[in-house]
Amino acid sequence: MDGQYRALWLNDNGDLEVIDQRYLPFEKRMRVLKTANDACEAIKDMTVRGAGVIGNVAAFGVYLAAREFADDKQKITQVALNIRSARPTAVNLMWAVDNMLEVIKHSDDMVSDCKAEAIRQTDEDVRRTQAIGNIGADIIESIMAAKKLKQFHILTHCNAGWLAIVDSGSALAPIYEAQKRGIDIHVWVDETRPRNQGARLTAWELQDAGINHTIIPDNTGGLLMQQGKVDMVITGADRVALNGDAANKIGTYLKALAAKDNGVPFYIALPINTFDFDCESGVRDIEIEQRSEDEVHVMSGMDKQGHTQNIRITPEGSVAANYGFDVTPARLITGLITEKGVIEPNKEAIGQLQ
Ligand code: RI2
Repeated sequence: MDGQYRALWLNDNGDLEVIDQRYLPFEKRMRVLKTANDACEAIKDMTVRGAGVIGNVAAFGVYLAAREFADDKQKITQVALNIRSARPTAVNLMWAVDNMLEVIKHSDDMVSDCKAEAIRQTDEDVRRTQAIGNIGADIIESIMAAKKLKQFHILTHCNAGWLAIVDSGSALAPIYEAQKRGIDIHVWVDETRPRNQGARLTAWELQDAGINHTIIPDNTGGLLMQQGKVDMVITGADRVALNGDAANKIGTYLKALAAKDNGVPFYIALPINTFDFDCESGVRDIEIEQRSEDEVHVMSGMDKQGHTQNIRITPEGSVAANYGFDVTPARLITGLITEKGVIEPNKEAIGQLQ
């Protein structure tokens, strides 16, 4: 992957430009974020999403605040804290803003220092995802060798590709690397209701990269695992606690249970800044975002005329619940693929990364 696979970049005016992910796969529309408030809203309304990219946009949002409010450290700090609370579950957001606040505290030239730090953080993610790709592809090769496989079937949930973390994603990085190595790989793509990040975004990425894939309704994975059609499950993460419990898109936990029951390796891929070392127990302590019930009631798609339409799919008056994430207990996770190697999901191993 290279620069063309970026979900965000600075344009010639110094504004932040992002791919508006709400229109994919039907339309590749860009959105220009000129102010810190634009960045905050883009995170909230999921113009941008994915733990890594949320963190990057937040960091650039603080740079935009520095540009808007010149030397007013107090105001910039207040705006940064507002961005920090835009979404509650992905810890990369808090990590990114906290680093920016540290820069602000010691800076005499906040615009230039904040810009440099936001660029540094984003470039660092590129290196992290490359390492995750290599380590994950090694695992794929070793499972293939052990099972004497000619083709490898991997199941993923939601979107943890380059749209979620630059430049090659977390969960999808090993898949891109496997393709580079000439491995015959096929991806089962969970649709990922209610927002369909799998069906819309992962499928779009894989199609663009020419990777063999099949979109499946969210409830299909268990059957496929029982039938021996899944060699490995891999997902990204939004926050992983010190005890190895991992928060990821709602539905991940059920896949981990099915994987355990069928002896399928279940991996989580994440950069080190997705660990929350202050969180002792993920199941107990990670805050789960609850989003609008409209996301469950209303689906958007393209009609035969090529127009994007929103349609209601539930009875008027029925109530819907929309929990954004669930937490997979560490005991169901085979390993955590990070840029520093495969980490066991327990306090001893994770604590050493601090
Ligand atoms: P990276 C997504 O949430 C999913 O939970 C997905 O696994 C994660 O972000 C990907 O982030 P949402 O932001 O692991 O679409 O790739 O609600 O950083």
